[in-house]
Amino acid sequence: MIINWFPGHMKKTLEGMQKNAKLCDAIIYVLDARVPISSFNPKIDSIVGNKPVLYVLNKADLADDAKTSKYLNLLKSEGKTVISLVSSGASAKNKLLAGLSELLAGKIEKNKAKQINAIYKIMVIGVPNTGKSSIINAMASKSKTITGNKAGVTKSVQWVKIAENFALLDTPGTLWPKLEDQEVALKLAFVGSIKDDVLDISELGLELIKFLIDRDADKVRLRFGDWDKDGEIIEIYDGFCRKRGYILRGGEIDYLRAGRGFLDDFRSGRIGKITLD
Ligand SMILES: Nc1nc2c(ncn2[C@@H]2O[C@H](COP(=O)(O)OP(=O)(O)O)[C@@H](O)[C@H]2O)c(=O)[nH]1
Ligand SMILES: [Mg+2]
Repeated sequence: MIINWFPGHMKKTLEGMQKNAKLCDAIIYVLDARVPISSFNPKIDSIVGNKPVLYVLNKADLADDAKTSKYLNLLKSEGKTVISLVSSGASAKNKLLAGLSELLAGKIEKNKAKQINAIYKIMVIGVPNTGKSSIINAMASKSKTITGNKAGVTKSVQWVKIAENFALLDTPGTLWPKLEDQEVALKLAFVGSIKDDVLDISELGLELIKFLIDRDADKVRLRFGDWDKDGEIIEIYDGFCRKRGYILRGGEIDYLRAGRGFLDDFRSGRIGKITLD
């Protein structure tokens, strides 16, 4: 299948994010731990400029733990500050604040030495569905908006105080997913970073099962049972559809319901903790 989707207003979105980034002391860049490479948008460099970035491999609860460690080490070896996260976890806020404190340690020290009580401004960005809003909610819960919009004044951005010395932009910067490479696009579709309504869900279900059998056959077997090794992929897939009861009244396979079902199985972690990159 070919995934083709060009979100409108890319230039305007980019300019908006660049403007907001200029107001910030640091950026939280949210990646999906299941696709830490594919959910990376190279445009990020032109947005953050030279602002420090805290990389967050979010949804770690859905990703393969060994691979998450591997990617954490890889990013660290490139000199990046990076944490893994489950945004709904009890320690999410503390983990993020610790990461930010580490990221800004030099600046924080300098200001302390000069007895300056600075408030560091933070912005959350990433491609769709990586958990930006969840992260903002986790950090901003029980917090207060510190600067609002003033009537008659150009609409200003809203900051929420999230700790003694940190404030957060209350709206995320949504980057568009990279689709130039079809394998990357497919992975982003599997994790839900491309809107389902521009995708052929019936076909995507088959692509998902094909991909998972290639990469993680054992987990597929555990969830859907074994299959004939010499069978064609479409026969294997049909077998899974029948086993799961994705059948229409006349006995035909309900490929749309199957696609939705298999995607939901994967996205909610029922096939296991699987990293696609
Ligand atoms: N399992 C899991 N789901 C998460 C996590 N963070 C966010 N989600 C879910 O992922 C979906 C997208 O999250 P959202 O914050 O709206 O992403 P955004 O599009 O980047 O703002 C929602 O259904 C969240 O509940 C996480 O750490 N683990
Ligand atoms: Mg959101």
